Amino acid sequence: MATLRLVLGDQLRDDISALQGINKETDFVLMAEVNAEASYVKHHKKKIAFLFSAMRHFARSLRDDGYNVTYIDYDHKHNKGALFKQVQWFCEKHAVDDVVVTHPGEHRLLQDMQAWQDTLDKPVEIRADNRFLVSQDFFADWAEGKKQYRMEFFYREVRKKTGYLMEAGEPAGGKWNYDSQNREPMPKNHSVPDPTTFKPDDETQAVIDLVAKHFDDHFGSLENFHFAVTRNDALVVLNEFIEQRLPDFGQYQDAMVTGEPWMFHSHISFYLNCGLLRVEEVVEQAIIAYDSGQAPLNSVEGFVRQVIGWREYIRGFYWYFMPDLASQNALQATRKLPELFWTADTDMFCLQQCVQETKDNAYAHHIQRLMVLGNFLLLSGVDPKWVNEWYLIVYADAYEWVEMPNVSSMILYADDGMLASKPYAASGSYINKMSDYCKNCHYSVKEKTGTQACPFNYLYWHFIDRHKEKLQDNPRMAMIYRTLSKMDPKQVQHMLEDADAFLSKLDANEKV
Ligand code: FAD
Ligand code: DLZ
Ligand code: SF4
Repeated sequence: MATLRLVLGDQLRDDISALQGINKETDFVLMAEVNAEASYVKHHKKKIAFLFSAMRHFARSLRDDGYNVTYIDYDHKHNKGALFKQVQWFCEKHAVDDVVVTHPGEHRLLQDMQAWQDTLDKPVEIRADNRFLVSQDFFADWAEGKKQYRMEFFYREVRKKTGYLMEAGEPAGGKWNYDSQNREPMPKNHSVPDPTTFKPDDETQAVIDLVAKHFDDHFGSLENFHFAVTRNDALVVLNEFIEQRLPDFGQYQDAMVTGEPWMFHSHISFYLNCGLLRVEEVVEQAIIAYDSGQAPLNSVEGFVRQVIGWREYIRGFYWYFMPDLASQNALQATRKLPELFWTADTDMFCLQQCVQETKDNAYAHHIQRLMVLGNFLLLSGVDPKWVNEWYLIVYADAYEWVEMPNVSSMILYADDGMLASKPYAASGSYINKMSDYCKNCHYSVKEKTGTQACPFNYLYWHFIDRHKEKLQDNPRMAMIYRTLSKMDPKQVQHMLEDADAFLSKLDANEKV
């Protein structure tokens, strides 16, 4: 009896469910760098280089542990270009009785895998994905019967279930959430530690060359590749975060600074999402830092909330609402994606910074993704289809299970409020408060109308005005609509005209 165990590029851990119970003598492990996965959207070059290199290093570590691994690299003469074809090829060459895979992170691939059994004419077992703390059923049980699905309440259930940051059944420090202490802008001259970086080894360099050759037309830069590609190096990233950044993480979680893409964030999403790091070890290290007095509770709780709250919730949300989530567009947004999202060619300094850093690093931190890039796409009414595609392409941590709820539900309100109690819409003043971007900008954040006015200002009121019918009865929007009704109608008219003119320029692909 021989089982073929397929390991995908984002399942790089030796306890992944597909490998559990393996017989090293008789079973096969298959991993493959395939064009279908690398180009179903034109992923950032660094994302492909990162995953291919991490896959190669992981395959080597499995071989060192005595597993019988077949690794099909991109230029392999038997590379079949797609996961199923590779599995089929393998089954034709070897005496395979059945196939075992771990549930993939994207709905399109799950659907594909569900059809493999019939075509292969042998059993294909799709095992639950054990890269998360709680199961899809845990989310479904929690969500059942609810009309609104707020992360905060889900998070409390996960805290209770796991006991993380719980003291005698109560939340540590007496409160579930310390977010009110986590909204500070960065003071001048407060220095940010350098991110943890690694020089590419020969294998990584070979992959970088391969990506440069085969994926030249993909978005993003391959320069200064410095990601960890092994579990050991990913653990170094985690340890240095805990020591150097976690104490300030909470306070400056929402802050943005020119030329500082990495801030006090952890930079572990790449590794958590491809399996090199495990949720439990990440959370437990942060809690040890709190227990030993190395990091304050607002930082540790804030970080733990991101990992066991947001990340687990987003994953549960995706599978609970797919496939409907993919086509939702509650605000009926139809605009195409502005070209500046590919080029960074804009006079809007905040956007220029965030797009350029995304191009350079395949990374932007949460507030850049949410309140600069996402906010602009929401206010401009860009079609969720194009926004989802962009976010899936550009970040090295992006897989649809995590990208789509963040995009469709969190930034675009496309799900009509199932995730967020109101749209995350903001004018330039929010960006001005949380960053130093505005002082370097061609536009003036203080002005609301006219050629020098910050586009976020008039786009914000255009958004509020055009969605009045849908949003005015939302209690959390009541104050905004009261403010709108009290504003000078002439000024409102002027802002709406400026916004229309701006959006026409955007559509005509003129520089804004
Ligand atoms: P930190 O700020 O240090 O946070 C710690 C960890 O918490 C992250 O590594 C991540 O695993 C988790 N986390 C925090 N917020 C979220 C969230 N909203 N959803 C899920 N996990 C979260 N994250 C991805 O991993 N992949 C994506 O494709 C992705 N797309 C996003 C798109 C948009 C529009 C927005 C607003 C957010 C998106 N996020 C995504 C969430 C978040 O921005 C990133 O997880 C974070 O920026 C990664 O950097 P970090 O590891 O330094 O995170
Ligand atoms: C993202 C990605 C890329 C770029 N390449 C591969 C690959 O060549 N082989 C592979 O097994 N997986 C790859 N992946 C990750 C898959 O796309 C991922 O497993 C699915 O999107 C489900 O999350
Ligand atoms: Fe961005 Fe407006 Fe500030 Fe310029 S003025 S950086 S466009 S928020």
